[in-house]
Amino acid sequence: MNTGRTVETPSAFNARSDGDVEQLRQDLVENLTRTQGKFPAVATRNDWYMAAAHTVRDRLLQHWVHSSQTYYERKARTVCYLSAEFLIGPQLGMNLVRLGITKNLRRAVSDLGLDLDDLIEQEEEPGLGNGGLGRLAACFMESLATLRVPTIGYGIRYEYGIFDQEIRNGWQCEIADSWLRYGNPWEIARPEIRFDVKLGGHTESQLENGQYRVRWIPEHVVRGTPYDMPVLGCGVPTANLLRLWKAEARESFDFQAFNIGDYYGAVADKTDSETITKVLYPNDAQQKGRVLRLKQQYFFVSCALQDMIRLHLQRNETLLGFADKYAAQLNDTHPSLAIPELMRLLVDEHQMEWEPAWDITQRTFGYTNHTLLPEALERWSIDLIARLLPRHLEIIYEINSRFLEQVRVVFPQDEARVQRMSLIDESGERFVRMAHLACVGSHAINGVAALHTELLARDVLRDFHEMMPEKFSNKTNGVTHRRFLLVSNPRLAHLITEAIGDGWVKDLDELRQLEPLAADATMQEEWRQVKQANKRDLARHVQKVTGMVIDPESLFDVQAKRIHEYKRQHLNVLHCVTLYNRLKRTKRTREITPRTVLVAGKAAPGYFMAKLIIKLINSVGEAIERDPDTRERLKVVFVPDFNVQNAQRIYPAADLSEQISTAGKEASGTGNMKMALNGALTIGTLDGANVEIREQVGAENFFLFGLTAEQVAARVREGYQPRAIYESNAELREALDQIASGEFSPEQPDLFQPLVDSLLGNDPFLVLADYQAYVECQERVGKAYGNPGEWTRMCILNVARMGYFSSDRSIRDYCRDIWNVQLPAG
Ligand code: 26Q
Repeated sequence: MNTGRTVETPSAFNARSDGDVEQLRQDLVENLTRTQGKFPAVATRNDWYMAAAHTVRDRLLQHWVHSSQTYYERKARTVCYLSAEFLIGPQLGMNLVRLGITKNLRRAVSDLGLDLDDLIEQEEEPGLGNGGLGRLAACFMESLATLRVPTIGYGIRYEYGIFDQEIRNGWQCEIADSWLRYGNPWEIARPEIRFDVKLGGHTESQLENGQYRVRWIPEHVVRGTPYDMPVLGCGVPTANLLRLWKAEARESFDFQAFNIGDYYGAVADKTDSETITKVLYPNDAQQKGRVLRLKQQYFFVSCALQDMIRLHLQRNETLLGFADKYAAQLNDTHPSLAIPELMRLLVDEHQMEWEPAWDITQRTFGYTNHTLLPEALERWSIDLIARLLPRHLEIIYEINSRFLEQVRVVFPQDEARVQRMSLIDESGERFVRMAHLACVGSHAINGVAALHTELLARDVLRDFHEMMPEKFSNKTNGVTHRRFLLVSNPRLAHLITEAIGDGWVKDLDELRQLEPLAADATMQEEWRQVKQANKRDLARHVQKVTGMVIDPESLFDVQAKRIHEYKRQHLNVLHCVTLYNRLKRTKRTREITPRTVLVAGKAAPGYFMAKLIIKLINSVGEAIERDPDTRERLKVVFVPDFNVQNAQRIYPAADLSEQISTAGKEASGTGNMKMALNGALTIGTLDGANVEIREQVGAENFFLFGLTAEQVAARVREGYQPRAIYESNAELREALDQIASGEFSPEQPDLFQPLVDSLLGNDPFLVLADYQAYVECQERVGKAYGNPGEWTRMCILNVARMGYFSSDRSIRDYCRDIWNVQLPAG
């Protein structure tokens, strides 16, 4: 998609030397030889992509060396973002914008007879995350670099990221994501840095100089070695570090085994060790005893903390000052073993007393919670931890006994509360409650949207909030507009810059200057043209990957996110079926706005109901497509393989953003922000960040429907009766009967029965309770879309009021309230 329009980053540094066209051209050809061993006549598109990537990478490294040196000399306080996932997306286009050399590289590439957009498309993105949580970590890394906060992101270098999704016969198929197949030009291996990580075995305690010291004698030791990816800020000469760990066998082990003749044993040990960072786990939510997942979590936090201690001591600091130099954030509980691990490193390996070590630990960590779903709260069985991490279990017990003593002081004679708050769940098989561990070991606990934090304090972490309210605060999520507007929607970025200048790239609040233009007829016309062009691009992509022809003039109604019952893609389908029935019944089809409903998202491979929902969407889409009465006015399309790259095609083309989760279930959502930022209007419930989006854009510019979180809770308490709703609502009954009777699955009539049964049974997500309100709200949407002037005015106002949802704002909030980090001026 060459729009020929590029908004370059306002560049405060040497874009001239980085971006000279002739120099770029020379470097491209040289890198083609050096990295691919090819000359232009025989080079493939991928060879050229690699050459371009290396040309950019060399420039990144300049900045990187410079900032690491500055940080090192200043002994700056460093933010360490600990996350099992970093869903960073494609790097080439983003890094060009960061360096401010897009235009010139486009010229250099076209001098060589190539198209830059083709090369950008060539990149295989690192899918090192499941969804929102992983993408949030990536947005935060971008903002931290742009705000010039010294940061290391610590995570796992999965050899296989989230699976690629293909649709076959309407069903999701999972394809292994071998993203490293052609090599990763954005990473630098650091084989000289390596840490041992112990696993299994037992502990021994002994008296040393009058002190009890514990030794952990492991059964296995694996080695962690980092791969670094530079994260350059936008238009600033700062590059931060994303340090991802790979597990390897220790050579000395191999060598010994080799000498005693056990060559195959040595190789087996190598394979076992490398398994730890082989594959990213999908968020199945069900807590099965997945040993490997626990190993992954421990492996990467142990490497991270050993690395932090190494860097700290390298700067001639003492460990007593550790918390003054580092702020470590736990991205959910996945890295929460960092708490007992830091205690172990300080107490066992660096001979510190318990009390100062505990003080350092608490001052170092902050904990961000991302879920209210009880089934998604992590718990690990005591047996498993005892087997894998015997020393950590002892430390967790010690933390717990000291903590429960405090609980008993604050709340005397309340043993029920002590049981509830314990780090150990003793109700059946015994578990460690990781969220409790994270709360106790951190000085700050936060939710990711106002409503979410409120519900956390009232519900999931109520006892903790009662005991330590000062630890709690809200940090509403944000997204980086530099990726999700500047890079992914160049047409809109250009239009906005023409209208108000490019100050918004650094300060999203500047979008507010669009407000007075919202009713301007010329602006509206240009705005619509941008949206139309984006919709045409997406239509081309959809035709290419699905064969379906969709009409860019129709309303693009988009739901793009992981497939989950709480997100209620099936509510969307019920609306589609209702629209279909209405179209078939009425003679006046002209009164119904033509729509294209686009759904995208992956289902966890073991989540039967989510996969059935995908099949249903495809089946309904095909039935409508076969029917000549309706296919001109309604299309239902499943867009396969939702990842960052496809998200960047979808968001700019959305007219309507579906944010229809059951109130109280979606912690925040960030796709809601990305679509609003690209000029889509939202249809949504009062859930997660929708609440704040509606506050910002104004209730009159937001399509609200459905029960509130309170009403949902009340309904569940009173006993939810979906059958009664079904009996009393003719259109709903018709839609459900069609699905149940096999109208959309003639070859297997009972295919969707489990789905219908769940909607009519004990559905915790109250889909039918919101059906009528949703359908009526969609009628209002359809009418509003019929008035282009009014619709476009609302879109412009939405964009103008999105400043709050920049991840720059989120990061400023974390720096001020949790990390105690001063931002450099400017
Ligand atoms: C846990 C244990 C075992 C295997 C996998 C997992 C696992 C992995 C990923 C559990 C959860 C996740 C991801 C959760 C997630 O993405 N949560 C989303 O976080 C966003 C950023 O805060 C919010 O906007 C979303 O509302 C929230 O659903």
